[in-house]
Amino acid sequence: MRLSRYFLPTLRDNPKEAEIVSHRYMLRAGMIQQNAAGIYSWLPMGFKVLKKIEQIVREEQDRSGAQEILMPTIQPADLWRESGRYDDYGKEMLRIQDRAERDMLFGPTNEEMVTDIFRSHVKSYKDLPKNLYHIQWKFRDEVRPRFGVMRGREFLMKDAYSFDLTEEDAKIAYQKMFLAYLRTYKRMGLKAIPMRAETGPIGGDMSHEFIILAETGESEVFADKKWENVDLEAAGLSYEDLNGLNEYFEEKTSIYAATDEQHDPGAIAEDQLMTARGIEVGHIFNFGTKYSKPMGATVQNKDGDVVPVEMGSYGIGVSRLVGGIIEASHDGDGIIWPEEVAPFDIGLINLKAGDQACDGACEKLYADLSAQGKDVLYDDRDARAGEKFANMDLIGLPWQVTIGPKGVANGMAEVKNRKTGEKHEISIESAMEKLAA
Ligand code: 5CA
Repeated sequence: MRLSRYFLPTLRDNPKEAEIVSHRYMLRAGMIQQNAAGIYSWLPMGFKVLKKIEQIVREEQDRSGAQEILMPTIQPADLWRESGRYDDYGKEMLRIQDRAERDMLFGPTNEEMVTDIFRSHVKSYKDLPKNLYHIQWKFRDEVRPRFGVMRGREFLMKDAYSFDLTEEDAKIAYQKMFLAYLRTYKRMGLKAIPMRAETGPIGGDMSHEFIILAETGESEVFADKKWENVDLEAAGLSYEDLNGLNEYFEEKTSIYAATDEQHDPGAIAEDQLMTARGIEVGHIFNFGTKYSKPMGATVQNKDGDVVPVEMGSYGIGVSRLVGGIIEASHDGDGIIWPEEVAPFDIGLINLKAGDQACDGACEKLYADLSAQGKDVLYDDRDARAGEKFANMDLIGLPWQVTIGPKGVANGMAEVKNRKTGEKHEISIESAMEKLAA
């Protein structure tokens, strides 16, 4: 992509309304635009990152055996009357009437709807287990939408729902999601700590929040200092290996970590405890028959008895993750994207657009890197060097390569790693080799 043609409305100054760094950088890097409180448009570069995060979430859900569906954003109120949540949910739910004055709502979550889909088709234990998920926009009329996409009113969530015959099977489903979540965050360059959590309006008896540590986090969290060194890697662990899965789950959940509401000061020695702030990027629940019972989602078991199905639900804040990743990975100059979610792999800076030698070398490198499958943002604009460097640092692509009139005469370019700040003056061919690897 040539920057001269790209819709990247960057801002030089800090927008006044942005209180935290991710919000500030997302606005400054031209990733989003607010249309109303807590409601955003995603501009090309922001949308690209959102899609990359969504794709990682999707791949790890699929790998765990969950199946993707797509449910609508608008739901009939009657489903929520069946579960009893229509009145409970309060003002956070956006209620709408259609032209026939039927009560509808913009979905804040989908337990009721997915239970309705399930009960229409599944009648026997032989069709279990099942795990259905979708990635869809949600609406919650939050009292205080703030921090940009971190606490929006409209936000993108991945929500999965598991259906099992027995409590033991439901626990296996829960453990599979637990592993899938830790793999998902790890791929994004994040360390998310699973913490015992409250179940709130979703209900149930077992629940974990996945929290990334960041100074600007909304919740206070308490964790064993051991977490600083815990390796969440579970390479090679198969979703079919139920013993391995259980061991992994027991091991990770035995290291103390709790949110504010769940913290028990007596549970851990003072000098072993780390207090921090965190961002909740996922939340999983096991809630048994809370929805299946009132909504009549039943199956026949082996003995021919008709029993309500055991359920769980599993959410990931896909749009929140864009902000969360920036909170976890930035410096004073801008964003530092982890490679897996970076909007482009490489930023190519032409220090003297219009100069024949610079243009020629840049065009060739741009074409060659692109041919190698690299996604390059080429700053071909006629602008000052300082502005170009600052802009590239702000948008935070993992690699920068700069070609200027002095170096090009000797066939040289400068390659910079955004994360480490390391710069090397090397030949354009070596730059090509290094960056195409
Ligand atoms: N039905 C369950 C699981 S599917 C559920 O809705 N859980 S939740 O309420 O905890 O939301 C799941 C995730 O969505 C949260 O962990 C958080 O990362 C994200 N999320 C929740 N509210 C917002 C919001 N207002 N803005 C951005 N992300 C949010």
